[in-house]
Amino acid sequence: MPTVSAHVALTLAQHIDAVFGVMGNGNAYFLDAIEKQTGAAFTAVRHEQGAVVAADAHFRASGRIAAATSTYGAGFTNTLTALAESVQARIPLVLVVGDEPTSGPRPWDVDQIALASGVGARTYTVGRADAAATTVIAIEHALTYRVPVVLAIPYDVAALKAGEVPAAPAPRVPAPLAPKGEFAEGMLDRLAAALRSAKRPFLLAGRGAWLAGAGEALGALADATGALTASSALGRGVFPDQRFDLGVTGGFGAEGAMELIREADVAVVFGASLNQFTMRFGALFAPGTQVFQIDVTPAATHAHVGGFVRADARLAAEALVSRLQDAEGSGWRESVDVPAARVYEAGDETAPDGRLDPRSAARRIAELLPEDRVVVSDGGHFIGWANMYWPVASPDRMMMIGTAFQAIGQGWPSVVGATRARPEATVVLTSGDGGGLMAIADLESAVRAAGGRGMAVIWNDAAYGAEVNLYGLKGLAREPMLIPQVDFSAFAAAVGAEGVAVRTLDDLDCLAAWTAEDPATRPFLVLDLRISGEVIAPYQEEIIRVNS
Ligand SMILES: Cc1ncc(C[n+]2csc(CCOP(=O)(O)OP(=O)(O)O)c2C)c(N)n1
Repeated sequence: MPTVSAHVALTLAQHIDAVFGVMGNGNAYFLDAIEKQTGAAFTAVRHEQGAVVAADAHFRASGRIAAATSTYGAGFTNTLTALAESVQARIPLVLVVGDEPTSGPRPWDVDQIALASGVGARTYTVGRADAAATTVIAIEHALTYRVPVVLAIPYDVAALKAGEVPAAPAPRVPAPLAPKGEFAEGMLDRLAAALRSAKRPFLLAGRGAWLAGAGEALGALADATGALTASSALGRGVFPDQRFDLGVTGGFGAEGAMELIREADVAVVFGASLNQFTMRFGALFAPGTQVFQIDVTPAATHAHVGGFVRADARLAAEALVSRLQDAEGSGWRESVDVPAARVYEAGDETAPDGRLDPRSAARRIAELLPEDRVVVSDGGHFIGWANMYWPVASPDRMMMIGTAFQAIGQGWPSVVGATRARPEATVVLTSGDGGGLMAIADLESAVRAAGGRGMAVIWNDAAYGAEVNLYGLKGLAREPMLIPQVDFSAFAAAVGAEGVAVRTLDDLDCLAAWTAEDPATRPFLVLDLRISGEVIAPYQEEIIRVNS
């Protein structure tokens, strides 16, 4: 007869086909049922943080919800940093955990509900009679509010016989939010009128626009108004016509592109939260720009927004297109040289200290990377290089896991989730040496899960570079900011991957050869780029300026 854990596993597997985790006392029966009784694929990771990171990356790369699992206690507390990231980045996933017995905590139990709540995640606890229904409610909550949820199985309940698994209804998810009421309609009229008479209209879209499937409607709106377009870092590639797209806004943006945005007289923002980085700490728009925002959030998210419509990005964009069908178009986008505005500094072959210049290395790597790629990024100073120099085809092909919570060390397990979500693509990790070492346990998982469909670029400056730039340059003690020159190619070899220490641009020819090989037979590739820490990315210069 099925156990309570089997009820959870069998119900979960009706809606989720990928589970990531580490097994232990608290989830042994759950994993046994997943393996023996469901079609869901379980991928082992080596640290519980990696389970949540992989489930998170799976959703970001595919839009399909995944599950993570850990035992109670230490296994659960190991998930908390990643859980906080998923909460703050608004990524739905289900974390199935063991928990203290219903009879009360044992000496080694901690208050898991309070801990999850502390990072913003809600817990649903299954009982012996309601496991299937509670599992559906947990999935529904995650999808409705775009958040991770914890599904807890008390230790004394996990193996109880629970009878046949009852049919549970499918999770309901709310329909896209249409602009509703006379205020929203009136604001859309005003917005359409502003776009109609704008001389230099500009459209900005973020990940919310991508999640809403707004790309086509936004393309039509740009065509109707002659608007230049751009995206936030999480929305890159959302506009279908890249000829008139200025790329990413904020510190990763090209200087010429950012100057053009300051010339806009009307700007409309779709599904972008306008955080301090996107907004260049308040300097993205000029004071005279009329800024409108369309988002599903209850209110505008930046003080520079003068008109707000609460709506799904696609529905609002379609409503604007229908209001602007006979618009003449401003002609602005045809009058400017977009490719020239998007140029970044080329960099030198090597920096003055003789190590690689990350800018020229990034440019060369961009030429050699497989085209059908999904890039996953850890956090650190190095994030500028991929974000500036590597083109991105769509927002689900470039994700920064850890940056919402400003956590480093989530790189390797991101490869695991993305590779399970996108089996056709090559997954490329971009990571620093500090973050790469922090999560090194899951290098093994990344290599095992991705094989020749995965590779990593380690921007190895033998330092916690972001800290050197922010505090070392202020004169604080440098020793805690430094890392010995670690050989990531040796780490790679230890788990069956191929590692190359890259000291010159010519050394990157190995990437050309690897890209040309058959993904089914080539090894996972780790490029250990010995870069200089002396070249500071413009976005970091901006942060240094703001901080000082
Ligand atoms: C979990 C965690 N610990 C510490 C930090 C503080 N921190 C932010 S960036 C950074 C340095 C990252 O170094 P590395 O991965 O080598 O990348 P780099 O900055 O050198 O490009 C550190 C330690 C953090 N953000 N998250």
